[in-house]
Amino acid sequence: MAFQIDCIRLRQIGMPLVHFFETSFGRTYERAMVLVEAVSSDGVSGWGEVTAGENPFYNEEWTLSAWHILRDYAAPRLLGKKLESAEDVDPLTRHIRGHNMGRGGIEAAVWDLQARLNGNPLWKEIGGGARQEISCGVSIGIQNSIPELLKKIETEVTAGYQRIKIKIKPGWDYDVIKEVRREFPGIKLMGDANSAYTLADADRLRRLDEFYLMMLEQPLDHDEIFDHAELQAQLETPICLDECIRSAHQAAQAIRLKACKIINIKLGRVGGFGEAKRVHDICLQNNIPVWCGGMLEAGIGRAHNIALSTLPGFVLPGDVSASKRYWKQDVINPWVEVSPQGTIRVPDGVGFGYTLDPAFLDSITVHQEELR
Ligand code: OSB
Ligand code: MG
Repeated sequence: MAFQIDCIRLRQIGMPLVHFFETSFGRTYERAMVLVEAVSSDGVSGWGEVTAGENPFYNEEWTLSAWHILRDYAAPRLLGKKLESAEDVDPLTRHIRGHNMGRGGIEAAVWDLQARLNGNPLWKEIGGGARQEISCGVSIGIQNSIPELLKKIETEVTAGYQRIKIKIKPGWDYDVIKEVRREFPGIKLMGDANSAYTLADADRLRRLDEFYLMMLEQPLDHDEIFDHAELQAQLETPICLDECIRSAHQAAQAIRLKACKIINIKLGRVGGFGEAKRVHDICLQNNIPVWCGGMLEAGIGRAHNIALSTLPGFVLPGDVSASKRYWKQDVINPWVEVSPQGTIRVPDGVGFGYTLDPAFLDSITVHQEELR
């Protein structure tokens, strides 16, 4: 069923994290995110959340670049257009080089809109539904001390999470993982370096093989597939690519070069559901297991990740975890909750499947703009 987008509302919200989150590229205390509301000509709204960070340190995007891209480049290409499907958003905004998270925010909103227009849950609209519960892991940032890290891991293992990811960087790697393994020899454990190493560190990274990590995520540069292939040939530990995979084409190249054995798919990083599905399909065809990454999302982004995780190839526990790990209050109801088995039940409601809390949203809105 064709539809038209008559109005796009952008809204920047601010939400303090319950606990700071530290990666190799820095510490975050408070998230600043852009929400996108796409309104059809008959007044139905779909919602998206831009996953860009506050600074261009994970990739080149940040909150305000996404705002600019959406307002001045993506929205004008979509407003007033007849769309046959949400699939049309990607080609209509492809003239924008890069900026996948900005583009992906509106793409996801239009998928949510289309799901609502068709009376479907989002997971059904995107062709998911391979599972009714998704498996959850947690991502634990760099802490001030090893005892604090061990305490955090204990809490999450007790809560039922199926695998633990810890952030690593030079100086917070071998000795830290050694302690973690001493305390927790049996857990599914992985490390995420967010591009903090180079090939010159290969010997140091090879020493991590003794900890039988489930995988080592994005050890090398954010746009460097080739060096990852050289490193993977020297490691027993499977490499999982995150930052490097921005498109299905790059996923195919990474697989061909044997640069990784696992891929983490993030909706924003690849520019939305359309490309996320194409990355997923290529991985499935090549027996590369995938899992859903996270970007410290609020409720809308979290709900979209849950829908994405119902595609068949998402066979490993993802970084999609309970709202309360991040927020004192989430923007959706109910909040995302995780069972004692470490799973999230996929919601049945139309669209992304949770209810927005408009009063709370207004209270955390920094500014908004309506485009017609
Ligand atoms: O590399 O996966 C990452 C958070 C911000 C930026 C990059 C990453 C992360 C996470 C957190 O690991 C995942 C989450 O819990 O949302
Ligand atoms: Mg990562």
